[in-house]
Amino acid sequence: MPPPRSAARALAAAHLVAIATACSDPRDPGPGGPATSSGSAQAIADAAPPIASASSAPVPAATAIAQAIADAGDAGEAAGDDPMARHFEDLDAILGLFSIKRPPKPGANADMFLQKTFGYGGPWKSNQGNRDLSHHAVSRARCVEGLAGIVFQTEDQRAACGGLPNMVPIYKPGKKPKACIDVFEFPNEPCELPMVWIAPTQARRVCELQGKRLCSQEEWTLACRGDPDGGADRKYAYGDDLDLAACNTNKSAKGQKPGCDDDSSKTAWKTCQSNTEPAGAFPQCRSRFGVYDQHGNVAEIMTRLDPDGHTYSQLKGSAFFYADVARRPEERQKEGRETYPDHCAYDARWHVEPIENAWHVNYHLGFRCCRTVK
Ligand SMILES: [Ca+2]
Repeated sequence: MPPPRSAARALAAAHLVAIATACSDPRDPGPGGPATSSGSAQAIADAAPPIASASSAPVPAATAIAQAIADAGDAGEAAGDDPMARHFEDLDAILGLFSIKRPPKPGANADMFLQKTFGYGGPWKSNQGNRDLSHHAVSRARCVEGLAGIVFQTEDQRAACGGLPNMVPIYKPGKKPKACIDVFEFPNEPCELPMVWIAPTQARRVCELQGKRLCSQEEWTLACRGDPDGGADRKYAYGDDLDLAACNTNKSAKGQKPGCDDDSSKTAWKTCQSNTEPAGAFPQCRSRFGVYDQHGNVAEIMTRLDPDGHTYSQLKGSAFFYADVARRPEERQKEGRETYPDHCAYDARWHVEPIENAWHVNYHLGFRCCRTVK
């Protein structure tokens, strides 16, 4: 995720979708990443259902949640072990990755919004990236295997988070939690590929339709560096030393052919690979609060409240190609190379736009939702 070059954008009047200049990084991942399966994609109809959903289903015990993961793993194996199998082009399959609060608020026009916001075929719809270009190395089954035995959310945590699954409360030492945060990048499902090509204004509304909101950058930072047991802050979610192998940050774009052309969102869609991995595919990439993939995979849309009283879009975390632009916090910027640190508290200043009119989209940019503890 580089500093911005331009952010021209346009709105299709009849459609609340972004057709934004991509401002993408041309150093997107290339063949340096792990090999992709050569197996054919599974039919969407054969794909396993989401492991969990934000429905009003009975609250499962932590062990039941773990069992659900195990069951999903079995389903994944049955559907084949193809890392591309859960990269969807079908709108219903994409919408099937998450649920919204039913009934939505009166006047929310939720279904029309979702139909127009998500889909496949170009950068004006939110999806998992251009499937023809993207490479994923970890299958859902392998991801599930890596997370075996991990409890994403205890019953107490679920109760504190309004009964919503895959959220954990976050708090400063000695303080009560003020917010819960999604354990995974949106759609907040373990071992599903994250969504990209969504604008902050749209992401905010999607969170709201789930009974949540976008996280603030302070909440994201706390979830990343904080310790629920009151220990000292860490630089990174996984520790104090930069480790490009701990998260999906090590997919260099060097040598990639054809290269990523990010002059516009259209060219970025046609040339840039969304080389994400399923959420949680890197078990080490977990903060002490239990939040995955804050470094790498997709950069994440947050909000920031500035002294002027306005709320702006704020991007947090790096993406899968971070290896090409990585530096440690104590290192000085090297001349001629756009490098930047990726520690929890890093305050990126690109694409800071008023949240109600923030339309920047990108092939490596997703989001994560939070919820105020009531
Ligand atoms: Ca991330």
